Amino acid sequence: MVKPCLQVELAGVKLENPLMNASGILGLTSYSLARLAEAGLGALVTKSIGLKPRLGNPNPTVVEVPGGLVNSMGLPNPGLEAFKSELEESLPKIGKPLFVSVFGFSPEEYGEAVKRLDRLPVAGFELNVSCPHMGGVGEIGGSPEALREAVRGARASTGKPLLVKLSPNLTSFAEAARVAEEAGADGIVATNTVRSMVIDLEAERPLLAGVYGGLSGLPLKPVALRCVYEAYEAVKIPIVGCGGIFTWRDAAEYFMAGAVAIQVGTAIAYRGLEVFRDILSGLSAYLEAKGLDDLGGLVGAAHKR
Ligand code: RRO
Repeated sequence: MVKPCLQVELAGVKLENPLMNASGILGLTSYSLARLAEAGLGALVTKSIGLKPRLGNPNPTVVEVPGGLVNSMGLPNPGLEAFKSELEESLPKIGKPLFVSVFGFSPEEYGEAVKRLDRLPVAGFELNVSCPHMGGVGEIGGSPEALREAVRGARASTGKPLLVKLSPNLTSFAEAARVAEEAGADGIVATNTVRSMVIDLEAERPLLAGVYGGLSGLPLKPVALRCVYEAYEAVKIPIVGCGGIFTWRDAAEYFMAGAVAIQVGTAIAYRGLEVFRDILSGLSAYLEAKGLDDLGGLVGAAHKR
């Protein structure tokens, strides 16, 4: 039997395989983007970029918890203009579809950011409306009106694919996915991190300087998987799974829940960039063992009950 084909199409963008990095892990400098590009990914995502530079929160910004991390980075980024120069330099060397993640503190800022980046030869955009600990950014995805306005504004600013990264902290993930789809999104990323915190027992106070943070890694997986499953039943646009993917088994579960592509974040910190090639070879062997020619046979399989 010929080797299974791992190519997928995400919102009209052809990916040589379904693996992406999760926004926020690497993807902020030309150097880190180049390292990702060499690691075998099908597409790349940048750290979230806003209109103005931000230093982010003071330390400590990341703490390890069983199976994962709680981060409170606080949207550190060089600002849109500086990042544009970084991308102009690095894009010719990347040779992979790149999605720029953008955030805003108001719905209007999304349209503005996308408009200013649209002339770059990027594959598309990922709208981060779901940071769980930065007031404003998370609230946009939590309000149907604000979400609609942010997606519509971005839609009016580009003809390129728009992914919308939603929060697992919503009362109804499916409803938010529907709002994003109706407003013109081409895909849903499920999900961002879970709002959480850690207490410093000695100091008797919150450990993170930002108090609240986002939980990622293994504890996030069942939550994000549930969001993918719900979104698959709610919308027609493709879903990208993200949350606690460490192995090909995790990836296969996400495809069965309905994802067409997946993003890996925290596992890079634990397993290095080799995690991508490990997942790919595991997936390929799994498809072969099941007699499947491509991933199409897995996507949404868990819905056939
Ligand atoms: O920068 C952050 O603190 C951060 C962001 Br923008 C996000 O979307 N999710 C997260 O866990 N951390």
